[in-house]
Amino acid sequence: MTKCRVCANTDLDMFLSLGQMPLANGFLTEAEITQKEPAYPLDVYFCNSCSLVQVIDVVPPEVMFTDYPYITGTSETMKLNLSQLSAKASSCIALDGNDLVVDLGSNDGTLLSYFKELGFRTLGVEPAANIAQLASENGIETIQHFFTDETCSKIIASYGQAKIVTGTNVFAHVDDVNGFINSVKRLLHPQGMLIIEVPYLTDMLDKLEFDTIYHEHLSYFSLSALNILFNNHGMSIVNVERLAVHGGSIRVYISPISERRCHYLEELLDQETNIGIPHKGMYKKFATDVNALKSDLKAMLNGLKHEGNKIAGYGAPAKGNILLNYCGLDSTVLDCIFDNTPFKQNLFTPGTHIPVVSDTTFEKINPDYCLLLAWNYEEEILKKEKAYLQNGGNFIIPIPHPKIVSIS
Ligand code: JHZ
Ligand code: ZN
Repeated sequence: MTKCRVCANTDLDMFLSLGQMPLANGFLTEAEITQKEPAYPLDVYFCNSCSLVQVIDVVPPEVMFTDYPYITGTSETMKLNLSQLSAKASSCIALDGNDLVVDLGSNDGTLLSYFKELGFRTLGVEPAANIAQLASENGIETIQHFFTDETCSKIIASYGQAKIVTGTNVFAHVDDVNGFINSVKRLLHPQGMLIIEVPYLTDMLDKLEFDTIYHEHLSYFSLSALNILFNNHGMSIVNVERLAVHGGSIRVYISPISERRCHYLEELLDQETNIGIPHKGMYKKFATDVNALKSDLKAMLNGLKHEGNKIAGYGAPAKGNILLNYCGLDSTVLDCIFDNTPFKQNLFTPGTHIPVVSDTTFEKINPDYCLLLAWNYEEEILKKEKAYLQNGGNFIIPIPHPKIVSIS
């Protein structure tokens, strides 16, 4: 029976089915592409009680996060965003140099390296062995484990409570959100602050970012849903900021005790109510628009291919694999995909079997059209590849409506 992961209510409505999908970060070796690939249903639901948008089918986290190909530090945009987070955190909470900052899902330690520069004690918690090793090599002390209640107790025993706990792009990945928050609350110093960043549901709906829906992302948060969630734990959202990263995110500051809410939070909550976020009606339109986007993008790419153009992808993000699979764009349409992540290069995309090659080969291969799968870095990538555009190259931005960018 379908049951909401936050409020346990069974009154859920499915509003979008992306069908059977491989894992978004399940890149394959050449030997693996000849074997049968695992695929899992990817259906999205709205909870009529607490308004959480969520995926119900849970792939075991050990399958997805033991060996992980995504590295935070591969993008200048993310590095800047995380350095701003550390500066903001240390200015809004009274910290002294000995205070502990714990980052959950700390990846390669990029965020903690900024806190360390500011003089704090830092500790990362990261389940993926290959990524935790990168962090350790970068000098960031990291516990290689999921953040379970047991891990939490060990941290408190060895390091004490944390003045700041951060979790960027990690809350959406957690199945037992209530258990996770209980542990975070224990870890937090009473005068401390939990700071999280999550992709913002309103942006996902507005910009048709359907490709950010994948098995790793179990929850798609609105502030309305987060507010209910933290209030249930006796915690309170004291500040919120909207960010441009990952197609639109929110940075939310949560106090472990009940405190006054900020004015902007009230404003955003009202805005969400006005546009219908806490009601199921608006989600049907999203599903219809996603379907139309699929037809438009397929038609555009197939048309360009039939005209004899050489087409490639730029960036091999997790979301790119959802877009490619959902739209049926495989190696007959895209010759290759350029990406700067060593863990993805020389592998093949799950389901669509397109080779991922180093971005250093971009100039040599010089495709006529490049589908920007990492559309969230449009500014950074188009700036970096200005010469390609100047020489007549074209980028295709897939969402919210497929658009060709060229300058000649
Ligand atoms: P990017 C990640 O999703 C993973 P993804 C995670 N599951 C999550 O929650 C979301 O973020 C929010 C490459 N690239 O950041 C690097 C270049 O090649 O959009 C990456 O492979 N050249 C934790 O995977 C990919 O593009 C460049 O110049 O959707 C971008 O992945 C740049 C800037 C990036 O995240
Ligand atoms: Zn619910």
